Amino acid sequence: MTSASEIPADLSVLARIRAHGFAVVPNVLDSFTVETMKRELLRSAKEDLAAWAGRDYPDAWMVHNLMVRNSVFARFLENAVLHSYLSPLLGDTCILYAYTSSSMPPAGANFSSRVHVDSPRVIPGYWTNVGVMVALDDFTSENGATRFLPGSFERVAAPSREEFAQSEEVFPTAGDAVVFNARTWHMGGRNTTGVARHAVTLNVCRSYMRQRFDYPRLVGGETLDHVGEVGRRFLGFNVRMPSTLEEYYLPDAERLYKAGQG
Ligand SMILES: O=C(O)CCC(=O)C(=O)O
Repeated sequence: MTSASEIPADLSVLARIRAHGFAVVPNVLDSFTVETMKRELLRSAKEDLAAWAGRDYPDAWMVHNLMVRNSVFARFLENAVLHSYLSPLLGDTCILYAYTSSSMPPAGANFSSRVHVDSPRVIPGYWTNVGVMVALDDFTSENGATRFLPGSFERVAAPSREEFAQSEEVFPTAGDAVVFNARTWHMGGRNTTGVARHAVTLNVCRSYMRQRFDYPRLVGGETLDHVGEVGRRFLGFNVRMPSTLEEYYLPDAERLYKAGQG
């Protein structure tokens, strides 16, 4: 398995992310992985729609906790390109806050199609959460390309309609990712075509923050078969809390909250 440190980030792309709050990172996934993810995503989205039919379900077409839906999503937690951008932005102890998807159905949109941010707090000069949106289809203005307002990640209040008119669409092609400060104001577009537009989305946070779900408890052994040390750390296995003194005094190698996690 390729280690995260083996692929350096493109420094000009990284600089653009830092300055504008977002940029397209090319070639994060190969085309076989894109097709596999798309197939599994579609299957999962349909399963969830059926399971929630008749109930209040605001997240239609947004599948949660992808790592337990298929091994292709679990393996992505080790992706070297992904980590080559996350480590400089959030430290190499950063953890997954959320792992979902965002599909724009044919002639439709989803819950992301409102001007929003993906993190509630602003700490000037300090990034707490990074978003990663991996395109599984080429984004176009017609199929719901996301819009981002450049440099907006330190503003607390939502931009006015006039201000958001300065936002830019992003056009990743399938397999590229948009990496962004989760405080950058953005919105999903509306798909006016007859074909769904799919994306996988991750929200990543600092190691000492809490995750949306308790991933070390949520993921089972089968998922862990597909990840190595980087993936385990990313899932939060190095920052679990002891609940007994026996766990607190475990030897270093077995510690739940490992040393040096930032
Ligand atoms: O799918 C999109 O275009 C946008 C997704 C989004 O805004 C989000 O996941 O926060």
